[in-house]
Amino acid sequence: MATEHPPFELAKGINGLEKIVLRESRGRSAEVYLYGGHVTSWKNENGEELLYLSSKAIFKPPKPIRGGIPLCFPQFSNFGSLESHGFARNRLWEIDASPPPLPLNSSSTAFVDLLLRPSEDDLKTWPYNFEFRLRVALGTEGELTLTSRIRNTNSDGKPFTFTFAYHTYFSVSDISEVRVEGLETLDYLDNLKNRERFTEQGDAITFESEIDKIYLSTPTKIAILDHEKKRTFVVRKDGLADAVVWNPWDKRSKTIADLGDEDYKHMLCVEAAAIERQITLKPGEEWKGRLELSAVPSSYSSGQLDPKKVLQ
Ligand code: TA6
Repeated sequence: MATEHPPFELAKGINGLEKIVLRESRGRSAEVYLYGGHVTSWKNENGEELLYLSSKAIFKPPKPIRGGIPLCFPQFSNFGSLESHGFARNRLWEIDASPPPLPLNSSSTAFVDLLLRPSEDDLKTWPYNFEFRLRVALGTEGELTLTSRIRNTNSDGKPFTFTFAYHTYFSVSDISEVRVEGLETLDYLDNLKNRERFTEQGDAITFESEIDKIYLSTPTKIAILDHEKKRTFVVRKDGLADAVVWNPWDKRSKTIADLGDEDYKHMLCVEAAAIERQITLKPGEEWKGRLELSAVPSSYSSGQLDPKKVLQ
C-alpha cells in the first residue's frame, strides 16, 4: 500500500527560488522557501494572508527575506560573534526525504520536512557539525506548526551552545489597535535601552512607539488581539522560554531598506525564542522547539488565555 504522506507541491517562487506549497481541503495554505527554510505565507480559508511579508522583501541570497517566519539560528540578534540572527535564515535548505520519526499531530493535513547541515564555509565561522530538521505542518483547523529539531553531530566530542528564535511577522490591520496578552508583569530586556532588565507593568501590551523587548520565562501561550480585524492570533510554544516583541515604528522603519516606510502599521513581530538561557548540546544530543500558530475570530475576551476556550 502506498504511504499516505500528505501532499505538498514544489513550485518556483520569486526570482526562481524554490518553494513548497502546503494546502488544506478548505483552501488554507502555507508556503515555505528552501532559501532560509523560511515560511513566507500562511493563509486562512478566505485566502487572507495572516503573516506580514514586505513588498520590498529581497528574494536574493544572501539577503534574508523580510517578513514571514525567519529562523534565527545559531544566534539570536548579536548575542555572539556571528552575523545578526545567525546564518540559518540565509542558507539553502533541502527537503528531508527520510526524517527520523516525529509524531504527527493528528490534525495535520499537509506537511514538509526540511534539513540544514553546515557547509564547509559555515564550519569556518561556527566550527560545529549539526543537523537542523524543520517540519512545517498545516492542520485541519488551519493552524500552522513549526517543529525544529537540532542535533549535535560532532564526532570530536565538542558540545555547542546556541540561541534561537522563530522571528514571526504577523499581519495586523492597524498596530495602534492591537494588544498582546500573556506577557504582563514579566521581566524583559529592553533592546532600546542597552538590554537593561525591567518588569512589565499593568495590563496587556499596546503599541504607540518603537518596541524591541525580550520577555523572559514567558508562558507557553501568548495572544495577539487585532480589534479591527476581529481576529486573535494564538501563539503556543514549547521549548522556547522567551518571547521577543518588535515593531520598528516610523523612524527606524526608514532605516530598513527592505521595509516600506508605513509598513510598521501593519506588522508585529512576536517571536518564540530561547535567548536568556542558551541551549547547550553535547554530541548526540537533540533539542526540540515547537511553535503553533492559530488565528481565531475575536470572540476572545480579555484575560482569557485558555486556548480551549479561545478555540470554542
Ligand atoms: O527581533 C528583534 C530584532 O532583533 C530587532 O532588534 C530588529 O533589528 C529585528 O530583529 C530585525 O532584524 P533584521 O536583522 O532582520 O533586520
